[in-house]
Amino acid sequence: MTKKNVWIAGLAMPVMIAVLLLAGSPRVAANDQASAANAEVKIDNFVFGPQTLTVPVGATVTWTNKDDIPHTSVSTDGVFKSKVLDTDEKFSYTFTKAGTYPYFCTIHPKMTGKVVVQ
Ligand SMILES: [Cu+2]
Repeated sequence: MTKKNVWIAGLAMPVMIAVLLLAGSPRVAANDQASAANAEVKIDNFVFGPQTLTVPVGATVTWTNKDDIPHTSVSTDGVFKSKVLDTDEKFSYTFTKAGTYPYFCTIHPKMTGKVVVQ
């Protein structure tokens, strides 16, 4: 490591700690390890994983297509609708109301999942 890098690391550390403390405190206050403000669904091998995802109200869920085949994530009740996702493309939706949100892939309707917002 050069002297300059050491200096930058020394400066960055307190800043990072401060950022972590600021960002982390609301989640610690919520004290709910089962749910996070943001959650991910991976689409892999024609499966939404996890198939049932439970999140708190206000959470943003991001679907990522890990298949080399296009998929979609479309709410059965018309609440959200992704475009066709190619490999590694993402779709995000923020759930502002509690409820159960079933969804499926319009290209492969047997692919289903659901998001439970509570
Ligand atoms: Cu599909």
